[in-house]
Amino acid sequence: MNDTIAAISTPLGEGAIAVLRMSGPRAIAIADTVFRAKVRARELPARVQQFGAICDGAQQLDEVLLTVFRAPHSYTGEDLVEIAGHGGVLVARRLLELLLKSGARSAEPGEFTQRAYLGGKMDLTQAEAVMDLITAQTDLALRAATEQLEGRLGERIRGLRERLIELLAHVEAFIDFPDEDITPDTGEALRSRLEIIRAETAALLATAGQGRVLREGVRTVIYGAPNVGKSSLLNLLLGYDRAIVSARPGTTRDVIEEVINLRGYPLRLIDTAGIRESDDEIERAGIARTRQQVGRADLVLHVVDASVAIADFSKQISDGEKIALLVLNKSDLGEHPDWREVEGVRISCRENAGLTQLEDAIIARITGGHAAQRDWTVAINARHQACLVQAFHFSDAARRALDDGLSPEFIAEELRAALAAVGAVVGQADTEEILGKIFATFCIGK
Ligand SMILES: Nc1nc2c(ncn2[C@@H]2O[C@H](COP(=O)(O)OP(=O)(O)OP(=O)(O)O)[C@@H](O)[C@H]2O)c(=O)[nH]1
Ligand SMILES: [Mg+2]
Repeated sequence: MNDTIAAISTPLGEGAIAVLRMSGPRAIAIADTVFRAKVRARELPARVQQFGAICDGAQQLDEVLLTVFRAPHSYTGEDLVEIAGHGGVLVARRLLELLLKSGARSAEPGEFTQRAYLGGKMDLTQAEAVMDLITAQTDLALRAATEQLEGRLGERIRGLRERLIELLAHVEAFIDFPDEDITPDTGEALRSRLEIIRAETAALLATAGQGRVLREGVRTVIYGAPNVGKSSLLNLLLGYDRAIVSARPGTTRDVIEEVINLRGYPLRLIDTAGIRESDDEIERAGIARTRQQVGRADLVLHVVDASVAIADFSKQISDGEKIALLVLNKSDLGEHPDWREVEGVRISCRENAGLTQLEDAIIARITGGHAAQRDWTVAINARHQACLVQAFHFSDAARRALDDGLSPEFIAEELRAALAAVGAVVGQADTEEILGKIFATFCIGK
């Protein structure tokens, strides 16, 4: 962290402005050598924009607004300079080249945020939230990212860590000072402390599904026999005619994928080839793709034509684990008596009927029926999940050790492992190797 890094922080392309960032001990000195203005960079008050020119020797490259941030009051916690120039690809590159020539080093992807984390400006969950915020596709995803950036998840994790540390202290007091006149918790008291920790870990883990939905969208496969109205449903949900609809069975052969925003949830809709026995080579290939898609789905909308008798309804989706929602289409044609007792959502793509109920049902599936969960403040990501699964595993082992009356050393060892796993979520642990992984997904200049 002794070097000074620089990057173009705005996307490359033509725009009104391009912002370059430079962070590190020499940031202000380097700015001073290239910035010509009424006030020199090093004399500028912090966070006040100064108009001036960036010059390479006698040659002026661009007119810019330059802002100085002084450590520790900056994004990275280091001295930081932001230069807002004209938003051309070439001019921004020339400015960057000049900064590099003047002593800065080109920043790695995510390196500004990594420095913010290493400088103690944010914990790991907040650093990750920066990326979530940038990539959020719906309001809900944005809100979850904002709350994580504010540190809600970090708070919960630190609370969990403190409970673990307390518990560990009680167990270790036993080991280290067996003869002292202290009264650490034992037996039931220890067990109930451990239960609280396990419950909190489980509660955080329960948000993983929502976290994934918000970050990646729900893979929703529209599945069913040919001609039942799968492509019609896709078009209806999308709001425009994306897929070809025709009265001929076997119309859709390829997989068609589009993302919609369903009341804040990103839904990745996947229209597929209708399932049937077929001699047509192309159609068979399409059906094979349908099966693949069902295998990877988070949610399957199983569409049937409810105006005709149940034929191959028994050909249910093989994977019983999948969350499937039965959609009875063509209700405008009247329902065949076969379907009378069958539970499902009744719609008509032709008459645009039943869509609200379908959306309700989809949302209920996504949220596990807890509409109130829309108010969650925490939605963990896959990395957090992996850490917390480990933590849960170790706290389980600690509980078994306690139940089996093993010596406190064993219990303490499991608890320490749980503590390390929880700490890894926010970066309070030996996190060197996970750092690389996280920040590599960032864009340069962030
Ligand atoms: N009456 C009525 N017809 C519908 C409805 N939905 C779809 N259809 C018709 O059913 C036929 C098949 O619709 P598609 O959307 O192409 O069906 P699909 O399931 O995608 O069919 P494949 O791609 O061949 O598997 C078309 O003629 C549609 O106009 C509905 O709600 N009511
Ligand atoms: Mg189709």
